[in-house]
Amino acid sequence: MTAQLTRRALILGAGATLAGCDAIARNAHVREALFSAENFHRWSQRALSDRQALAREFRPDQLSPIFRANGTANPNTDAYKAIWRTGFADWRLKVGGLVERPLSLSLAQLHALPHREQITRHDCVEGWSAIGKWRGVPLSLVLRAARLRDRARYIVFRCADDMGGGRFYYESIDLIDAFHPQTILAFALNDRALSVANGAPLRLRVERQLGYKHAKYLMEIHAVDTLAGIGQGKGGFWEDHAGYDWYAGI
Ligand SMILES: Nc1nc2c(c(=O)[nH]1)N[C@H]1C(S)=C(S)[C@@H](COP(=O)(O)O)O[C@H]1N2
Ligand SMILES: [Mo]
Repeated sequence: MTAQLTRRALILGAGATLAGCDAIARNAHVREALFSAENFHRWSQRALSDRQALAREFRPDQLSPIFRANGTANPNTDAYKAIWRTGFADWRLKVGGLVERPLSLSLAQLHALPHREQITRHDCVEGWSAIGKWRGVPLSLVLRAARLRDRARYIVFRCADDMGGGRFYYESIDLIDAFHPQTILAFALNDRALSVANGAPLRLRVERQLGYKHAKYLMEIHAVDTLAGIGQGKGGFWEDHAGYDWYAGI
């Protein structure tokens, strides 16, 4: 599986890099220098390893006294209130789209999977940061269990909060971020069950990206081959409605 992923990531990385280089590559001399096996290897490896580097992790004494909430602080829909009332016992995370084995996972099932814990800094594009300790299930584990189909290129996260007019918050990431070791489905913040304000019962932590990518109130995860046709097609609620960049790497 690891070999398969590496190959998938390499194909993605190489594809993106090569596309912009067609003009240069038409010059034979440049092409020779650029695509010599040695150079190409170094070049593609560097692009990949930058994306795979870990976000900084902090010590417990560096935790922010409070982790503020931003954006939706309570979805307040009838559907959300119904699952909240049962302590999220009736909530299920649906995993579908381009997968061989669609899943429907309860909070108890997620708790039973291996966890990762990390103290990281959250950076919101609006200009505030907070250091928090997150615990959750690596997204890679869930995706491996669901078995992505070969055509899958993006993972889309559908949230419970209606941002107005039936437009629900959503986000998406590529497979490099999806399989990054610090990308987790978090159910605890600072050693407590995730509060409603911070995204209960489950939220994404994608530590190499800005705050708006960290989707709260997760309901469904979908593997897709294109972002076209989802919302306005830009890959996320704020990408669609405020022109935020889809790739918000930090
Ligand atoms: N479902 C959902 N996810 C969301 C948001 C939101 O409004 N709804 N806001 C985003 C933004 S802009 C930020 S900075 C973080 C804030 O997370 P926090 O409320 O735990 O601080 O969540 C992100 N994820
Ligand atoms: Mo944000």
